[in-house]
Amino acid sequence: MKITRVEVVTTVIPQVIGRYKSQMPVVVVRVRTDIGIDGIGHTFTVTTDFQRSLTAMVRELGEQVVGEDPRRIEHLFEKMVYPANFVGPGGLLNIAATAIDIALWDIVGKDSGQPLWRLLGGFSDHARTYQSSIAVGSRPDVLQRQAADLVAQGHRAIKIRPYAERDARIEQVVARVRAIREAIGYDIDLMYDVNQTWTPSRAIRVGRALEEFELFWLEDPTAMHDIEGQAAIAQALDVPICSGEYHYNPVSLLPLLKARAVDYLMVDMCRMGGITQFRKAAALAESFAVPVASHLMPEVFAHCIAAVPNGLIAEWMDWSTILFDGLPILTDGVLHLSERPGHGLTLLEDVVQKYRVD
Ligand code: SMN
Ligand code: MG
Repeated sequence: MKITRVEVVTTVIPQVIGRYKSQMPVVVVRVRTDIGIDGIGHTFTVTTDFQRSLTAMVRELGEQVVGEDPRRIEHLFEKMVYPANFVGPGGLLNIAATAIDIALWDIVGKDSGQPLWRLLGGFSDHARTYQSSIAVGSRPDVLQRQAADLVAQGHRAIKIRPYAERDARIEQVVARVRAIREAIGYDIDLMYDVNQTWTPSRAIRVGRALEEFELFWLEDPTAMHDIEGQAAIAQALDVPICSGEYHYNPVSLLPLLKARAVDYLMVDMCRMGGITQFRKAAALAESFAVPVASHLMPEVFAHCIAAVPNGLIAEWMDWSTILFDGLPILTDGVLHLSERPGHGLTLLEDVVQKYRVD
């Protein structure tokens, strides 16, 4: 089998997260082969800055794989990223490679007649999920309503992101979490994402104040490179620490794991370079008995979490889901994956055309 063409389309999808409105570029690829199997993949960034650079990078990486056997994914991953090593590694390069990597895995799935969750290990055909579209900063009553709505939609775990709370008084942080717990009770899991904005000492103080609310995890409490600081937080608090989304290479997760700075490892598969690199990150975490959680793009990455023995939970973020038919089915906080080969997604061409920008 040979790759004959890589077609690239850029869409920009409007998003509303709490009070924030944004335009999210999602770059979609269709990798065509000489036996008539097409693989679909996609990747994204969170603002339109550098959207044209991302598209260009995906196109140029696509040129590297034309004429090749799509089943030799490790070979093609190296072929894509090695020539760009000087402008990488990591960054836009990995984010662009992700779209093609996903499409290649989709081809291998379709060629073998297997859904990705089984092809990648088959530990399970479903994955727990959590919804993470609540942006804290809103009033407690607004948060309560948003959280209750998510539960009514079938979610059993929710993550809040307190963008505006870097310097908020501890009582204010506690009041918001208390309000959410009052709305959803303790049967719904609650995660709290700090996005690296606290010092270790603040993380310990606030984390202690939040202990009574039984957070499922506290995420990225401090600067990503301060591994010692994060290990100190993990030692001091009973709440599990989740971290890892800012890393671009499986090997760079090793210091976090070795220092016991994470209880749960979050893998941003777009930053890692896709499914190929996720598998290595997950295996590394497994060797430390650390469960893995996925970051964003649940329509593909739920397969990865389901497939591995240490798959904990997939983040449900419906930023790119609008483009696809065949999404995993959510019931009672669990994403159920189908028997359709590959990732099982098909593009909704009319939606793609509606948001297409190139
Ligand atoms: C996050 C980071 C980047 C884009 C969207 C969301 C956040 C998360 O850290 O974990 O959801
Ligand atoms: Mg996060």
